[in-house]
Amino acid sequence: MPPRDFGRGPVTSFAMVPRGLVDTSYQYILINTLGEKKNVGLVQLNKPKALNALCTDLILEMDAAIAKFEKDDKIGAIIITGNEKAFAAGADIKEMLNQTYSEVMKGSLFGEWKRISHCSKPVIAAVNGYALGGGCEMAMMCDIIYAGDKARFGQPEIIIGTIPGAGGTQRLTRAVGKSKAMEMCLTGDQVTAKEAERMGLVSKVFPASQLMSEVIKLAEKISSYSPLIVTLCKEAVNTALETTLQDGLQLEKCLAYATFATDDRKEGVTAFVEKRAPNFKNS
Ligand code: DAK
Repeated sequence: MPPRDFGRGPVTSFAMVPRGLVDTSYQYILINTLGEKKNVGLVQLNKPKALNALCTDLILEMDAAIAKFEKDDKIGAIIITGNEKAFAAGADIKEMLNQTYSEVMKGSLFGEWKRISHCSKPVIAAVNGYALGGGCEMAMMCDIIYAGDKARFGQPEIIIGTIPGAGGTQRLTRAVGKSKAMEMCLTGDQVTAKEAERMGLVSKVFPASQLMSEVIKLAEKISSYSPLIVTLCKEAVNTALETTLQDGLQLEKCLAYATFATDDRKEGVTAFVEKRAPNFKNS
C-alpha cells in the first residue's frame, strides 16, 4: 500500500521515544532514524486509541517501513515499539468481527507476514504496556525483546473463541517450553515483564522510562559491527530453532569459515592486534 501523506509533525504522546526528523507519511506508524550515527531504524506503532490493534493497513505499513530500512545500507538494526500503554493489544478484533473462513484463508495476512522474522537485519522489540495476541506474536518475530517493567505479555485468543495464528503456539513454546506456553495459550492469562524475563521470553527488563534509551544503546552497539557478519550471525542463531543440532553445527561451521573470506573479519582481527577500533566496510 502506498504511504499516505498526512502532513508532518508527531501524532503521538509517547514521550519516551526520541524525536528527530519524523517521517509521518504513514497513517498508523511513525518511522524515524535514531542513534548518534542515525544508523538505527525506528518503527513506532501509532494507533493509540485502539491500543495499537493490528489492522490490515497498519500491518501493510509496517511491512513497507521494515522493507525500506532493510534496503537502507546506513541502517544496522531496527527497533519496533508502541507506546507506554500498549506495544500492541493484538489483531484488530473489530476488523476480524465479520471475517469468514474463506476471507482469512485467501487474505492470509498474518500467516504470510514474514517481513520481521525474515529480515536480514536485527529487529529489536521494545515493549511497554500490553503485548497481547498478535502483539505478543509480533514481539516474538523480533530477534531480541527488551521490556519496560509495566509490560504484559499474553495470548488471550482463547478468550474470544480462537487460537493464536501468527506463531503464538510455536514461537512461545520454543521460547518458554511446553508447560508455560500451554498455560498461557489455554488460559489467556497475561504474564508480567519480570515473569516473561524469568521464562526466557524477554532478554532484559528496565524501568519503563529507560526502556527506549537502553534499546537504542543495544541497537547502536549492534550497528557498530560489520553488517555482513551480523547477518551471518543472525542466520546461524535462527537456524538453531529450525534444525537438528548436527545440521546446525555444520551450518555454523560453514558460516564461521565464510567470515574468513570477508574483508571485515580481516579488519576486525587486525584492529584487535593493532589495539585500535575496527573500521568495518560491510564487505
Ligand atoms: N482490537 C481492536 N480494538 C481493541 C483491541 C483489539 N485487539 N484491544 C483494545 N482495543 C480497543 C478497545 O475496543 C477500546 O476501544 P473503544 O471501545 O474505546 O473504541 C480501546 O482499545 C481501549 O481498550 P479498553 O477500553 O479495553 O482498555 P482497557 O485498559 O480496559 O483494557 C486490554 C486493555 C488490552 C486488557 C483490553 O483492551 C483487551 O483485552 N483487549 C483485547 C486483547 C486481545 O484479546 N487480543 C488478542 C486479539 S486476537 C491470524 C493470525 C493472528 C491473529 C488472528 C488471525 N491468522 C493467520 C488468520 C491474531 C489474533 C489476535 O491477536
